[in-house]
Amino acid sequence: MEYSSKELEKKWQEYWAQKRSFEPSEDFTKDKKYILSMFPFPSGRLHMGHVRNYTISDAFARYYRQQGFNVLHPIGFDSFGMPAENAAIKNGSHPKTWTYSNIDYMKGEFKSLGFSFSKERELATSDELYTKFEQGFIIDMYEKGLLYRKKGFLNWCPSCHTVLANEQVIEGSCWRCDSQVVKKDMNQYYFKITHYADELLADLKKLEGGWPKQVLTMQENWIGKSYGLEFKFSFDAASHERLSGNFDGFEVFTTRPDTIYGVSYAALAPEHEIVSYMIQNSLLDDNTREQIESMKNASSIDRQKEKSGVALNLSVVHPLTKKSVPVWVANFVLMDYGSGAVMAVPAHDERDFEFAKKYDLPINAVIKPFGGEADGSKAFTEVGELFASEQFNGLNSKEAQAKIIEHFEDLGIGTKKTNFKLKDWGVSRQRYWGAPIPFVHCDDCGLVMEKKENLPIALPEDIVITGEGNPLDKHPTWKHCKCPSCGKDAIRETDTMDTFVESSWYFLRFCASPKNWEDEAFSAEQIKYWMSVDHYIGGIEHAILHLLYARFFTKVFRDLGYVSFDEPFDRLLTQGMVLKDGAKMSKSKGNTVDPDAIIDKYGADTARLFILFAAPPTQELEWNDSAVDGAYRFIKRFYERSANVLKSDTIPQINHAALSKEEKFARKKVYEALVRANDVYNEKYTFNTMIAGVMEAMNALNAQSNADVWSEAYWILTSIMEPVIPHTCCEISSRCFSLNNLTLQRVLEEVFVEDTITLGVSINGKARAEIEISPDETQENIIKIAKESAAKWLEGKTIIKEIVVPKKLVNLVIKD
Ligand code: ANZ
Ligand code: ZN
Repeated sequence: MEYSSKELEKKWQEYWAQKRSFEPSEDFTKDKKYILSMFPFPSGRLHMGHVRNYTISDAFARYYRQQGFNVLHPIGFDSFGMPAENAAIKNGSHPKTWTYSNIDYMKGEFKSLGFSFSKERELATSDELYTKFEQGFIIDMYEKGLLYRKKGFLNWCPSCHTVLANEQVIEGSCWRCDSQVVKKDMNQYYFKITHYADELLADLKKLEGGWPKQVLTMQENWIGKSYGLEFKFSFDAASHERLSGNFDGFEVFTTRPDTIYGVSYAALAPEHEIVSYMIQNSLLDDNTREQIESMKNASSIDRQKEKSGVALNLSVVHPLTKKSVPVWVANFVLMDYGSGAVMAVPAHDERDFEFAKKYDLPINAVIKPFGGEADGSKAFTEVGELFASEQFNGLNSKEAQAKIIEHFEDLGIGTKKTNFKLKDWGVSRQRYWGAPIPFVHCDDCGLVMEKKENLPIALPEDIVITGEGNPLDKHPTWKHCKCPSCGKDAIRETDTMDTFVESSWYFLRFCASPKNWEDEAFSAEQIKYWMSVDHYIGGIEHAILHLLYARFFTKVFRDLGYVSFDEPFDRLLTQGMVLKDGAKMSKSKGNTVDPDAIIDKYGADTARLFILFAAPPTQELEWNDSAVDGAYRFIKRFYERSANVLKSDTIPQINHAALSKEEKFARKKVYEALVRANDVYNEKYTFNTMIAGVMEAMNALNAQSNADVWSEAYWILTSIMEPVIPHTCCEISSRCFSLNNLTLQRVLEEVFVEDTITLGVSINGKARAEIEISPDETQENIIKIAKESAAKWLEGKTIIKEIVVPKKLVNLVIKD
């Protein structure tokens, strides 16, 4: 029995493909499990992070198939996106060719790793069919008022002629060409995710227990709900006049109404409409104007670092004290939060404090520590006692918040307000390799949706990609079309969608029947049966964007009547990173290990075993060549020792009582491993302890030679290990058991009943001997046996005390 991973793995991969072993049944009376791993971007080759991700989901899928569940374990490719265009720029390939040849290669890798994915539901999001369905949903969303177009300030690279995502702006420069990024006021399409802000937050409760706490917290912070007061600062007469009566004031939002008496200035975002008005109407000198422009152009990260600002020579009136408050522009005030303007309280806010110090503005403390004084050298931001606050003096600052809001409401000068950090999702990109946004611009009708019967609006293939500008916009004919509404000449939208749109609903697309794959995005019946996803497995880096967008789409689809649940993913397992030499494996660090090379040298089962054995799935996994080698040797031994097994189609029956001590022990170890296996898939994900259990069982088996014990052990161990090393286990199982053992195994309690127990015998606390006794031996007999075992140390001594610690030891105290 020579172990040859290559031959054996290939054989089983062909067998599974031919048998369609991984296609779910359409018998919807069966219990189901939907096991999903986050689908990959087709970058060219799988990396170890992918291999880890899919090894985990594959083990789950295989385990549940063994348990008799109908399992959906699909895969696809998240195949739109910039890297395809960048490759095109770099080596002249067409994005489509590049993408689909990568997909082909990666499918081959999936196969060679033995992943049990359904073949009949495979998809790539750049498929025209996928685009067609997606564009249909976009139209639905527009009709529901959940998609809109508006002007906004975006990161713009003047040399690449495109909008950049915040992540693509590196210290103020374009990640690709290093030019200085500017802010450009341009039209962009947005999904109204804020419409669901409250529900997205509240429903995190439903995910408790199923999702990692950390992810729930990250989403909560990202949604960022806060309560406070919104009120209007009114301009004084002179300022009002200076603005030619166009503005009587501006709204501010504060979460700290308790600090209202400490306001020392008000600050506007550089993009605030009042500031824009002053610039346009030449109300500011050149120097001030330039400073404001440079604040606007700085990245949002830089704007949080070094505070800067400039006075506008305007004043507002304090709403309660009626004192005059100067108005500044400050870089740290963001236009897209609250109302883009703040009341500043340097004594109690760190940012305001820093700003006030820099520009020598007054610092008015109004809260002090209970029973003490504030030291004034920094902002006092804790809860304390109000002073210098008229009728609110002496109140606890937390309680004062509600009281002061009430006071504003009574006076009719402000309202209690809830704010969210979550912003609407800007989805348009000036890029070729994405799903076209299905709109048309008509001179007469304005923005018009395409008709659903005209979908898909597919990408033209004859394009020139240079990296400058949007190839769709430059294409000679593509954008010229007829208005779907009036039939006149019109211009197609050339923006394409953010690729996060595709990944927001792909898990629903897998719920289409392969029989109707072309006709429906998904089937209501299959959605009802398969959703929600039982186990979703993927990287923590998606904790916010993808996982939030997918939740948002689910709620939208529910409101469109397509699905009837609120949350898509019941359980989420976020796998840890794969490291080498202590650092995350990455091309730039040059510390990657190529999965193909590992498969070639050792086989897929070795890679899978190493990955699941070296660390629990949620923790970091440090690559270790000698542990990979160890995994290989274990599999080889496991395979070769199966020569000890007697062929059988049923589990051998064993008379436990008649076995030797070693045989009993081996059986016990095998069943212990089985018990551990059942723990893995519930919540513990402890593949490593399960595998360690199998290794211990192998050691115990080696100490005995009973063929029935070997056979029973392999009957069980190959079923436990099949989710981990499927090729090897199927091979053994088919040779020895005609594949009959790969189903749910029952735990036999009899093997755990101990027929003797071992006690230590010590004399004056010193260990001297060991005795084996029956678990229900009498105290008197235990002492008698103990004395016999330690006879030589007791000769001529007097025993003055006999102590029995049940199930542990006997201690005899003696005197010379
Ligand atoms: C006065 C004040 C006093 C504030 C104080 C804080 C402490 P969260 O909790 O994140 O919602 N703020 C409001 N709008 C802003 C904007 N567009 N850009 C930057 N900052 C803005 O924060 C709300 C607080 O952030 C608000 O409360 C406001 O400053 C500031 F001792 O008002 B506060
Ligand atoms: Zn028209």
